[in-house]
Amino acid sequence: MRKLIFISMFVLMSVLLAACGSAAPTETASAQQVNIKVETNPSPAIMGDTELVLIITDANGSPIEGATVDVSVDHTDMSGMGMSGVAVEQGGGRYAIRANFSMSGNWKLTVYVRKDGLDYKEDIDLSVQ
Ligand SMILES: [Cu+2]
Repeated sequence: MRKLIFISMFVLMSVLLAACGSAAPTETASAQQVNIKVETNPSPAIMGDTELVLIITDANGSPIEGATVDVSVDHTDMSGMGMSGVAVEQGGGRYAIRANFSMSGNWKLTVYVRKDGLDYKEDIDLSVQ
């Protein structure tokens, strides 16, 4: 019986993955010239629909505007539960994207910030209630 539950969960995850898809950009680390602060709505993040707002500033604390911000989200405790998308710029260095967390627990955001010659990547831990 336990095996059956495990199999159906695996099938469910496969469906989710296929639905979301994910293109993993190549990793490029640069000096700490980018700071990313994460706000969630609601806060703390909960299972289901949650808006993630990334506040992105440079080394001087000035907002980085006009960047392309890709976000991928993974459930740290399990492989293969991921989603990704492009955050929408709201002005003032704020970029927002909606996520749907199918499970509570520890998740990891990977944020890619690209603008002109800038190509920055940062992993951010997020706890979902
Ligand atoms: Cu999971």
